[in-house]
Order: sequence, then C-alpha cells, then structure tokens
Amino acid sequence: MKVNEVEFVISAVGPAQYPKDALPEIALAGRSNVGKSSLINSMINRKGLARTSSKPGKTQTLNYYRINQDVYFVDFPGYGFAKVAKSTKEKWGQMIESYLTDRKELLCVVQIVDMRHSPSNDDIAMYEWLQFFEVPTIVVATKADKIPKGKWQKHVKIIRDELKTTKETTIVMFSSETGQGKDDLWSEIDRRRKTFKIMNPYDEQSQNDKQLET
Ligand SMILES: Nc1nc2c(ncn2[C@@H]2O[C@H](COP(=O)(O)OP(=O)(O)OP(=O)(O)O)[C@@H](O)[C@H]2O)c(=O)[nH]1
Ligand SMILES: [Mg+2]
Repeated sequence: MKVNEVEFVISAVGPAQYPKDALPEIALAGRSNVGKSSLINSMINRKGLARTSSKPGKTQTLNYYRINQDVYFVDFPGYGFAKVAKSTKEKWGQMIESYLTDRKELLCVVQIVDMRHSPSNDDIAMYEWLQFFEVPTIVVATKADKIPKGKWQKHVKIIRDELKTTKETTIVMFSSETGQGKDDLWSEIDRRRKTFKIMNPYDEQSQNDKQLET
C-alpha cells in the first residue's frame, strides 16, 4: 500500500473513543520498549509521529493512526513493564482484552518480539492468548539490525519454537532502523485486507454511541 496521508487520530482510554468509520485496524502488541511505536513510524515513513522513548512504558493508551482512508494502526501499551503500578496494569489489561475480543474492526495483531532474545514468558502468554481467541496474528521479529544477517534464520527458528507458532502465523524479520521487512509487512497486511469484511460495523451499540454524541 502506498502511504499518502497519515494522521494521528486519538489516544483512546476506552471503547467510546474508538473511531467509528469502520476501517480495518492493525494492533501492535509487544513488551514495553520492544519497538512498537518505532515500527509504526517506520511503516508510515514519519520519524516522530508515534511517540517513542528509550524509557519503557511511554505508550499508556490505545493510540490510533489513520493511514490514507485505508487502515488504522493501533499502538498499544507494552506489557511486562514492572515499574507501572499494579492498578494501572489491570486497567490496561482489561481495556486490551476487551478490545482484542470484541473489536469487529480488528484485522490482525502484529505481535512484536526482539529478534535478539528468546521470547519472554509474557510474549509466549500473549501469543497463546491470541491463538486461543483465534485472533489473526503476524509475528514481527524486530531490531534485526542488531544481529548479523547470517544469524537471522537461527534466531527466527528459536522464536518459532518457543512461541510454538502455527502454520498460519507469518514471521517477518524487521528493523525500524534500516527499513528491513517493511515491504513484507505491508504485503502481509494488504493480503489480509483483501478478504476482510467487518461484520455489522454499525450495530446497535455504535448507533447508541452516535446518538449520545449529538
Ligand atoms: N536498533 C534498533 N533500535 C530500535 C528498533 N526499534 C526500536 N528501537 C529502539 O528501541 C527503543 C524503544 O522503542 P519504542 O518504539 O519506543 O518501543 P515501544 O515498544 O513503543 O515501547 P512502549 O511504548 O514503552 O511500550 C527506542 O530507543 C528505539 O529507538 C530497531 O528496529 N532497531
Ligand atoms: Mg510505544
């Protein structure tokens, strides 16, 4: 897909604020500091649009970025960050869980892991959870620039084995620094977009939300 126009739309704290224009949504999941926001910036060729930080825990809401009139990227708070208060974590957890199970616009989750390391227990739990709820998932192994190319396959195999990925799950080798894997990830998203139909996007609930707004 050619990225012509990108807009940051909203930092949502709950479903009432999610967009109502029924575009497919691609959610970015991964542990804190793994490079979710950087991946969005790299995919849309805008360096600073999605806020990144070397300090984990930067993204604390569901942040929506619209690409053309085609899709949204939804930047998630990272999981596995110890310094965030427990009550805050529980709040995020609930918000993310209901988003992932209820959101009809969800096209797929891009689960990001660090190519340098074996997936963490949180990564494994997240992937298992996504499979259990049959959420279409693409795994991205990022920070590929930190490893010599000759070792990429070895690292990808470790990730596949540890996550126990299904045949349906594609793994994309990626680097936000070099742009490696950008075209592969866009092709994978486009392929899914072609067959994606949002079931009943304007159901009773969204009609009610609309009436409340006016
Ligand atoms: N070398 C390298 N560094 C990266 C890459 N992607 C991200 N980083 C760095 O990793 C750090 C974290 O990146 P973010 O994109 O803010 O991570 P995040 O997953 O959005 O973090 P939270 O919002 O805290 O969950 C930053 O210092 C980035 O510059 C990559 O592909 N290669
Ligand atoms: Mg972030």
